[in-house]
Amino acid sequence: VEALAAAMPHNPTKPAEHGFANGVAPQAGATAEPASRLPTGSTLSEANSNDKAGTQAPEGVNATIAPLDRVRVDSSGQMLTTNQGVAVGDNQNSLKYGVRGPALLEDFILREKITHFDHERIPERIVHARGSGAHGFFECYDALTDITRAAPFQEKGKVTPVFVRFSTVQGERGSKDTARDVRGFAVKFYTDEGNWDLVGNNIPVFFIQDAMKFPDLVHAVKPEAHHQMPQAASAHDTFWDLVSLMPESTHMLMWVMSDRAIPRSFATMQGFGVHTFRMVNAQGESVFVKFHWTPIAGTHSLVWDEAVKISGADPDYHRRDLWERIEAGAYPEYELGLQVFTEEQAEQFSFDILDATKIIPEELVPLRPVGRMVLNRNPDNFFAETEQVAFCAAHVVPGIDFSNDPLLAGRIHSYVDTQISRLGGPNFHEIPINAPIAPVHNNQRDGLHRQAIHRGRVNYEPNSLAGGCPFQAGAAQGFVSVPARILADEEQGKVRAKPEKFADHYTQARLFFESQSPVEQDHIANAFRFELSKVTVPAIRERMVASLRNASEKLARKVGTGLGIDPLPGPLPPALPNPVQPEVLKSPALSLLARPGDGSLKGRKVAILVAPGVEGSSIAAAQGALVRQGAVARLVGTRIGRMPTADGDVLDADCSLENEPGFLFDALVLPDGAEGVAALAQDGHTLEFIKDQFRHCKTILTIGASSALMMRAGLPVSMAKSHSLGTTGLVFADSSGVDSALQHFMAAMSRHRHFGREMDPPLL
Ligand code: HDD
Repeated sequence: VEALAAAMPHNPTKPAEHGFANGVAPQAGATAEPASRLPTGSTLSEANSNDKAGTQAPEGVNATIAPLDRVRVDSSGQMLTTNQGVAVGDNQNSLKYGVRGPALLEDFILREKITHFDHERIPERIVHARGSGAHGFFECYDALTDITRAAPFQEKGKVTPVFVRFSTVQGERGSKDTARDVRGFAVKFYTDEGNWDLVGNNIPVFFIQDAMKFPDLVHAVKPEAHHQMPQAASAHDTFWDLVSLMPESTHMLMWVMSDRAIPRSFATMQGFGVHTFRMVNAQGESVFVKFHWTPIAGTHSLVWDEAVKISGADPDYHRRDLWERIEAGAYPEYELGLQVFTEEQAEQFSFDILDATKIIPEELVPLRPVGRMVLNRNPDNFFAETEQVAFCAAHVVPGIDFSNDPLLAGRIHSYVDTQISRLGGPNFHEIPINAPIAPVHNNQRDGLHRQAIHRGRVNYEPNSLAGGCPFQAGAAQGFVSVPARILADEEQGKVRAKPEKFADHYTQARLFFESQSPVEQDHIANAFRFELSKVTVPAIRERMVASLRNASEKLARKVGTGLGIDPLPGPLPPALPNPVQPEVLKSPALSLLARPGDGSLKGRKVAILVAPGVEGSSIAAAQGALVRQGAVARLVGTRIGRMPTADGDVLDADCSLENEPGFLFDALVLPDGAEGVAALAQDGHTLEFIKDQFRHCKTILTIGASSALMMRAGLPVSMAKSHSLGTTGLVFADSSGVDSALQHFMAAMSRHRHFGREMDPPLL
């Protein structure tokens, strides 16, 4: 490479021209590009073995770092310049004729600065505008060459860099994170055979079966057209009007009204590819697959009252959580599982695998774990990376292919198309975060914002003047579509219609509801009640309840009662009165409780309330024990700053009852020390703090004198004390027994919430 660099003319002051590390100019017509620009050693060595996969990427290391380094800018120690590199002498004053005179048109420095500023915003995404991203890697457990030739799955331990963006769907770019909504879960794999985008959600089904309906769905759920309300909410007339007229959405509505739609963290939600895809091996044989991401930390959600309050106190709740987990080294991690099945199996299923409103129960096709993804690096710049990243359902690599799902077909068009207006032209693939690690060579030229400088006069194929380059890769290396058999009756010709099984809108909605725990069922009913109570037109509410009767009488009755609809309206006539008997009537895997996770406290936030005069030693013990488990234990004071303890020490509260209210924490420690407790009792925030922790079923450790706070907050302390330690999530200790109480407290925390305490309506 050095010899080539010396021989070829290139600009030594621009050592990293687009696509060529080291700034080496390509030889005209040459094909000497390496097959992969992944840094050597991207398949990590067995030296770092772990019990799961045999290999592990070094912490904080990620193969996209080097390629992106060529565009990273660090201004430390640098002089301020214009965009033309001209040094700026004065960045405070515009150029004027005399100090009190008019500003001059010739002030190119002012004009450049203001002009750039005027254009600093791009259109937000039409859906999924609000999002947060992270870099990471995917590591393959074992070679999957039997079913796919896709690059990330070719070798045990192979590591592929990824960029992931999580998002809400309805709200605008600056809207709250904890809205009741679907979460986007989009993964860009920078494979050594091109970029593969798995653009999924945290829910495995969708509202509609055909892309034809997508604009209507989005128009209906977005803020209403006349007054642009409500923001980041589906609880309004137009959404429920549409979905109550469209029973195919019933299954999805069950998921969206469940706690899945208010996750605790991006690190505690599942991800799904939703559609049926294909995997294709080197022999051209294909199987169907569904993609599932399962969080190692378990699936955990918020409760609705908590989500509403968080949206006021910290609208960036999920963004902050993701950022802080990664900064703290508590990297979010997910296991990739595949449901693999054949066309022959698919033909026997009671549902159609091309229908995005249906799942394949795991009891029917079990999950095969194939790798893990770790998010270990925060972006350097939100706009350059998270905002400009362009995911496209059309981006697949050899070894991955589409099914005929009509929803997917529309997506294959929509994503590339939308980037052209969002990112300002057809060259968005050259924006660094979107640029593949695999080399790009073709005859697509020009267009707005073109970065690459193509050499030579040949921009067509076939050619002889450039030795036929770039040349077609052929079937062995290139992307080849699966020559799939069309399952439809060919004699039908062109139709605008659906297969019959698509018309079964209720069987799987029922399956989902029946598979939930009683608490989850209650939450679903309460969410329907809340959302429909915001609908102003009674006929829409009634139509929705009429539709729910086809999915679950129990649910419809509960929702109807909550809305004062009595008697219930007759069930909506179903499109398919006698659907095929389902294989599975209950699927425990559909409950959030089925995936409690590794029980780790990593990244969990614990508040330790403090005031001048609390007992310092038990607080120090609690903080130390929690931090050792990877939890974030924060001292929340009646004010911030230093304060003396009863035992002659000094504590430094880093947040206050006012700026970090109780619902922002996963658990609570109440201190001992009569004077400090009295000070806490004087502050109304303390009681709100405790009430919220109690109401949201979180784990509370009460040490010594703080029992008085529990009493004052109106909590049923005597009831809780009579239970064995920890079963209600309420743990009591006197100062001498803090160590053992802490063990109970942390064990109770790992169970996340204690729904036995939940009441509707809440007593407190
Ligand atoms: Fe979509 C964005 C996921 C159906 C059209 N979609 C978008 C994002 C995610 C999804 C995660 C955000 C990507 C990012 O972070 O930049 N969308 C889905 C899933 C669907 C789905 C899982 C159903 C299975 N989407 C869907 C349909 C269409 C679109 C049927 C159109 C026919 N989606 C878009 C879009 C967006 C988008 C308009 C907006 C911004 C963007 O693409 O880049 O093209």
